[in-house]
Amino acid sequence: MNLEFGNHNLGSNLTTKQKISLLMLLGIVIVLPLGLYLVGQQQELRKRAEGTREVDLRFDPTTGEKYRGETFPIFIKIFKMAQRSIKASGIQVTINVSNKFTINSAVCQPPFDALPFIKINGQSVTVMCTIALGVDPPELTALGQAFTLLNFTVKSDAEEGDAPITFTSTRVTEAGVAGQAPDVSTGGQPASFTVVALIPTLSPTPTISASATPIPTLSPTLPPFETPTPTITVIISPTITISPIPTSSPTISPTTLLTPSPVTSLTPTPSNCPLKSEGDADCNNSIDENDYFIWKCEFIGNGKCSNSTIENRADFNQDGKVTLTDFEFWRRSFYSPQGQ
Ligand SMILES: [Ca+2]
Ligand SMILES: [Ca+2]
Repeated sequence: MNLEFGNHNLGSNLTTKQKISLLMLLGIVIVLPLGLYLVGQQQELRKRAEGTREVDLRFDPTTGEKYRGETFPIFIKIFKMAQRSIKASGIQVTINVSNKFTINSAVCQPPFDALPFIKINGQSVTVMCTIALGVDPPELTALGQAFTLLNFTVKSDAEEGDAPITFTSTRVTEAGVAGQAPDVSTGGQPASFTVVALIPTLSPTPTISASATPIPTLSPTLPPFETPTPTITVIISPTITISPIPTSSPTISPTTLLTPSPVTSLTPTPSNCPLKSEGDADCNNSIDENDYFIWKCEFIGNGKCSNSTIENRADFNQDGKVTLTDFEFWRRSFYSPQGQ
């Protein structure tokens, strides 16, 4: 083989061994940066999709055969993976459901049923289940706890075969960590079902004992199934009952300066909302139900309430978004005015 570079005949000056080494070197120079780039991308994706990986999210059941027209329930459960004690005040997941299934409903399970926020959009469901107000966030266990009950129906025209259900985003906010509401979730485990044409019947072996009565087979025509309209359903619990409201006395002691320094120009106080980071959305120096309602409508409205021109008033951790994390900031302050 002769490699020609311009007029210089390189091939004649290199041994076969040297040529192979050169080609390998070129391969490394090209492949290595590409590999590093791809690994980086993957890590970035993982970072966005999950938290500290201490609480796993799984479907129950995770597998099984489903026949056309069948309606069936699936739980979503949280499992503690870490050794340390973890309490959760809220869980938010978005799942993607095989287009062989129609999503009928999603219901938050107690005690995570204070503010059920359910959004069904085509084959995607977003579920947010927060701890009931006035209830202590439960200690999570390795045995698992159901927080959502999903209900599906296999479409009447679904093709036979695999029908996966996967998590596209997860968040489990840990309760009781001062100044934070860390996301302790993993990215969640997928479930995979198999669509079959009909209920499995006994194989037609001719000789069964005389007493065995044949199992009646289903009539071949299954009830016609409604075509799913791609509506977006948002279900919010209309009322919340809040038991004994702790009187959060705004203890703001006026700092008495002993020496009245001759102030030349009085500047306004830099922050007129000192309790913002603790959950005071309306800046009235009190953390109360009204702040919760502002958080709720801004959470649903992506930072905007229809009755206000000011946005992100409930962004208590100042990350530019109103999320489940901000709910935990408010909840913690509301139930423990001392801050913990
Ligand atoms: Ca307030
Ligand atoms: Ca925020």
